[in-house]
Amino acid sequence: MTDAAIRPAGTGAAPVPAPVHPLDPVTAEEYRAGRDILARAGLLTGQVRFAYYGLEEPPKAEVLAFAPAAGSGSCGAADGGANGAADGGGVGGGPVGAPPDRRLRAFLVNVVTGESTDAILSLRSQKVLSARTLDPRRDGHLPILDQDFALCEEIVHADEGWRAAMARRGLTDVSKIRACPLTAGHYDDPGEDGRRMVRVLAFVQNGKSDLPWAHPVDGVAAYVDLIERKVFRVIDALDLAVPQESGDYDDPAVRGPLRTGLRPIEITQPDGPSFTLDGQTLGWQGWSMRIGFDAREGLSLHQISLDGRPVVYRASIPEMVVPYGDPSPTRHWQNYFDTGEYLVGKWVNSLERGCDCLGEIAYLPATITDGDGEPREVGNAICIHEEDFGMLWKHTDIFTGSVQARRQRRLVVSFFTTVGNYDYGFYWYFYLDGTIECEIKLTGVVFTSAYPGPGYPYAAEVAPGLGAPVHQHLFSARLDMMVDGLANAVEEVDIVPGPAGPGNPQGNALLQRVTRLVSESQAARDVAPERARTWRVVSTEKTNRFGQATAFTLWPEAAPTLLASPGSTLYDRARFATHHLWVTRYDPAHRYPAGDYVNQHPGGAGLPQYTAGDASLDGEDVVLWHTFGPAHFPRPEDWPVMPVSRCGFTLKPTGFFSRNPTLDVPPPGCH
Ligand SMILES: [Cu+2]
Repeated sequence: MTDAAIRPAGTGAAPVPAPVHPLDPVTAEEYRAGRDILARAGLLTGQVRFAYYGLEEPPKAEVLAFAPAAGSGSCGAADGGANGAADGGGVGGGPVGAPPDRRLRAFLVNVVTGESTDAILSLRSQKVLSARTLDPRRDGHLPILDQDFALCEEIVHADEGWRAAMARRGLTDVSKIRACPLTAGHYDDPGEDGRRMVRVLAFVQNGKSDLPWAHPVDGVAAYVDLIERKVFRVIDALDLAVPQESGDYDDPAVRGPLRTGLRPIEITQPDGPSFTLDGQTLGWQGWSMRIGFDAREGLSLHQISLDGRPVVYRASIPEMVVPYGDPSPTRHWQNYFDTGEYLVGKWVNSLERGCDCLGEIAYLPATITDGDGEPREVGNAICIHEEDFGMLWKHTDIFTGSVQARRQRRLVVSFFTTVGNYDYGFYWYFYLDGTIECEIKLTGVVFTSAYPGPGYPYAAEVAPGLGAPVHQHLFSARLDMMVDGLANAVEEVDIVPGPAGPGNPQGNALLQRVTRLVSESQAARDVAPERARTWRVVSTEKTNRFGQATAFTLWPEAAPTLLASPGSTLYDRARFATHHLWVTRYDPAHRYPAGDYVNQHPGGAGLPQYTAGDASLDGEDVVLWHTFGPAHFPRPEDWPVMPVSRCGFTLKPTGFFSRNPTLDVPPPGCH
């Protein structure tokens, strides 16, 4: 990314230069120009803060008209002969149409009046195109602001009722108490209607390096109005001792001496990596894609193609929710939508070579903005590298004596974010055999409580008197598919026993049962590991040499969907997580599975609304929404910092090629 000259804010009205590609990340100059446009429209008067600021991507048709999907085929071997689809031509080439308008979206919160506005502006026409004022009772609220963290601590520290609750526990030095602003959810409790609020739990920090999560002050919660800047309710329900054991994993007295015997592992690529990175365009072994980054979603991948053939138009993880399962009176409301309420991209880590990432690394920065809409570049935000991944294929033939083996590799595109106590790594892998994998790495510190005593079913004891409540992590992947073009359909594929009878006398018959999911209501589906259930996205236009539709198959993991009770407000707010699969017909407005405004939303937004029209899906431009992630009953080994736990899914070519596409991979040592 180049540093363009930045105009002083508030001057001039000439449009800033647009980036080369309509999906390129917003530049610092564009963010500032957009802020000027909002200011001129009177939307930044008074104490207005940006809760979100990012690119309003052009609709797919406009992007494809300007810059058709799929790569130029400049990287990797061209598809050859029997490997390829019989007629699976790509759509390549450079810009062909007029560039779409460059638009930005800003979520604005007036922190004095509480008024919340969703504004879209055009950098080309220098105008605000729309500015919608939210009705908090119907729409919920905009995400948590950066300033809310410090503000909440100030507010609770100054509140007499909260101080009294702390004093009853012998905690009179409030400077040692950390306040954690937790999103409130939506409950019909008196006094909460329409308020922009958070619920605050407290943790003791005995000195700068002391890990506060080790010392929860459980049994007390402060409900804070962020606009009135006051505590409006203190729940002081349970008398539970504050756990005392240190969780400071940096402290040698806690950690113990460092182990020895680990000799260096060096990753070397003497001729450099095999990928190419040109601006935001990444190419490797036939793969081509564009890299995007957004303060809300984090990493997004665009126009993913293989051997010049489109596969996925856009892939991202646009929501996740972490519902906690402890019904305690001061924590029953704990369920965080880390993406829609806190914005996972905003908390992106700056990665360190040799520490976070090994080998020949290419980094891309991410430009995000603060509460004033002022851009800030985070260096080393997106990590791109190549990894050896063990065996690709191998065979020793008993008849021919042929002994062959090939090494698998993958291209890795990733970022890490820290949202409160947890850290999440979002990894996308691209393999030599056409497989795409998404893996989330979950680490950091589990959320803690006071452990009430033996037999307590809703938490694990992870240190003396310290509990870690059971919870789920439910991610939603949005996979805007484009398998060999826009005309796609989705099929559910089960492996089932064949019917007993004359054709199956010994009962060994197995067969594939394929069900075309022809409408949105039919396509809300769940995993069935006992049937090896997968979902495949087929082209309704292209076929392989067997005359079968070219396809990519989604391989899910087996984990439960949302376990909260139907009828609960969480169930309504996280409806996307009640199924493993949803399929929608592409609509540029359908981007977030729990809706555009998640914070304190009453429920029913997102996928339930998107699918209410029950659009037909056969031969259409389809989007898969896949829910995945673990149910986590913490282990003692997860404390005080949790070894990485993984979850994810895989997309595999299925008849996309007409045979193993990696026969041309050279044997080891023969590159
Ligand atoms: Cu967890």
